[in-house]
Amino acid sequence: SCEQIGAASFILRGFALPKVAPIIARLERITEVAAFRQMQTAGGHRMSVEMTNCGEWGWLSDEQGYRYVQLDPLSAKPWPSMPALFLKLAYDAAATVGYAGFAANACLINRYRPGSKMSLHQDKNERDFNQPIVSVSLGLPAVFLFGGHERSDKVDKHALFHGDVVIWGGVDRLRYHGVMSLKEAEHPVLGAHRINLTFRKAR
Ligand code: MD3
Ligand code: FE
Repeated sequence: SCEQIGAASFILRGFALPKVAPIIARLERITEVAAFRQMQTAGGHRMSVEMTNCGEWGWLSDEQGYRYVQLDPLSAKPWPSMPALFLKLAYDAAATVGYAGFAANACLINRYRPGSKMSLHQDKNERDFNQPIVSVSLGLPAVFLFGGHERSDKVDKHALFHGDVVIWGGVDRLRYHGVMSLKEAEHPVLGAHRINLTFRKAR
């Protein structure tokens, strides 16, 4: 099913479910090479979400700020390549809601545990804001916060579940968004984790 959550944004409930087992198998191989880590912010805080990347470009936060880099600073090697399965899933989801030809070259992998959250922010490190963003939710459910173009705008809340795929584009691309603190729970497949894959065209 397709739920419209903004003028140019959509939730495809369960879109990734048929591919969950191979997605998790690819994630295990990626995180053997590029382990999950809690990144620092420029302000000196440690993010509660653990992150890693695959694809040509990887999103990074450290004392110097937010940016995309081609080498994992922990290994000094390129991020693991984007599995064809990931590329196709993002392409197919985008095409389903009208974004033809989406070619992601960055996949940020976020791992949440109960208590992890992501504060309201905008995604502004990409070069072309006309490119959509596709995200895949796995494991524990979360409440996604979808605000407006100003931090103080009111936020809508959308529950995201295992297998859901969300596509943001067009006029919604620079809206503030975040994730509420995860509730304590166990998921039958991923235990006490939520994993979110965020596909972007970084540049
Ligand atoms: C909405 N991640 O990594 S999905 C992020 O669930 C991020 O882990 C959240 O926000 C998560 O930056 C939310 C991804 C997402 C990405 C970009 C957006 C949602 C967006 C841009 C505009 C609106
Ligand atoms: Fe974001």
